[in-house]
Amino acid sequence: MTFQDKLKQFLLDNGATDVGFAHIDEAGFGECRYAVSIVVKLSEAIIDEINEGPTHTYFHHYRTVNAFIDQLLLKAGLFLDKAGYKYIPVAASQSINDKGWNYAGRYSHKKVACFAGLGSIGKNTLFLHNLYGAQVRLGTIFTDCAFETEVHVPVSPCKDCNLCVVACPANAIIGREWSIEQDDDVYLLPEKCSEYMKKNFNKIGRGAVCGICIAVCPRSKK
Ligand code: B12
Ligand code: SF4
Ligand code: SF4
Repeated sequence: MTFQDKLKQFLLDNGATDVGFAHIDEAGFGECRYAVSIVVKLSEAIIDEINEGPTHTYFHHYRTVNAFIDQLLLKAGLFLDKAGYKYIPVAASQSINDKGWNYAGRYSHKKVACFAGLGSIGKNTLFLHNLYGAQVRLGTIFTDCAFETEVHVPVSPCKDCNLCVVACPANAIIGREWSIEQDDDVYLLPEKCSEYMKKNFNKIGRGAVCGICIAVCPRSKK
């Protein structure tokens, strides 16, 4: 068993649903040019309860899964450290407002998960896992450990489906099919999404959750 296989098995044994590897130059993590993508599946029953908006249970699940992903990333980091490698985890859910724009994290988990071949992006701009659709949360850890990686070219599966576009109460989803050739901001209006959540769901999820575009996606159903 290679070190890479051992790390993957370690993460699966510790509760990750899926694990993938990518080689990403220019990510801004110094010598740490390799990334591990970690997928954790959400509870189908909890997502099924999301109808007109988030539930208290979904908000609790969101926070518990974020904390779990952060712990898994730390465990992966310590595993790498023990073997003599460096590591930098990307927080499960942390917005960094260093350019006066509060709608980005340190690095996109979705991008890493796509590069690792674990799925693609939908019109809702969410990562659609190969098996569980949008019903997953993600984590990423960068390292200088040189993994074996392959080049993956994600293709959006949406075609004529428009369910998330119609269901979004904030009209934040533009409705264009995601394509790797058009990697910019033409898919989602993040301010609309965020402002709607803050205004309408502040009492349930402190304005941080909604999840309708996860719940309606047929890719998230068995
Ligand atoms: C800031 C943030 C928000 C902001 C802004 C979102 C935005 N700009 O997209 C707000 C508050 C609006 C928000 C809302 C939500 N969020 Co949010 N959010 C984040 C956070 C912390 C950073 C995202 C970011 O950097 N955005 C900046 C843009 C430019 O990057 P991006 O959206 O990731 O990807 C774009 C490009 O990078 C590119 N791209 C993406 N993948 C790939 C792949 C390849 C190969 C290429 C070339 C390009 C490419 O295309 C995308 C569209 O332009 C991430 C955690 C993280 N670090 O990734 C979670 C995250 C994206 N959020 C998540 C979720 C679930 C939500 C909500 C459903 C809220 C909820 N939990 O109930 C909504 C969904 C809104 C929607 N339809 O996208 C999950 C998504 C899981 C999934 N299955 O995709 C994440 C990954 C958190 C996690 N740990 O799982 N979020
Ligand atoms: S989380 Fe809610 S408001 Fe934001 S894009 Fe999805 S459906 Fe629209
Ligand atoms: S609901 Fe339909 S259009 Fe939206 S992401 Fe899912 S498959 Fe794509």
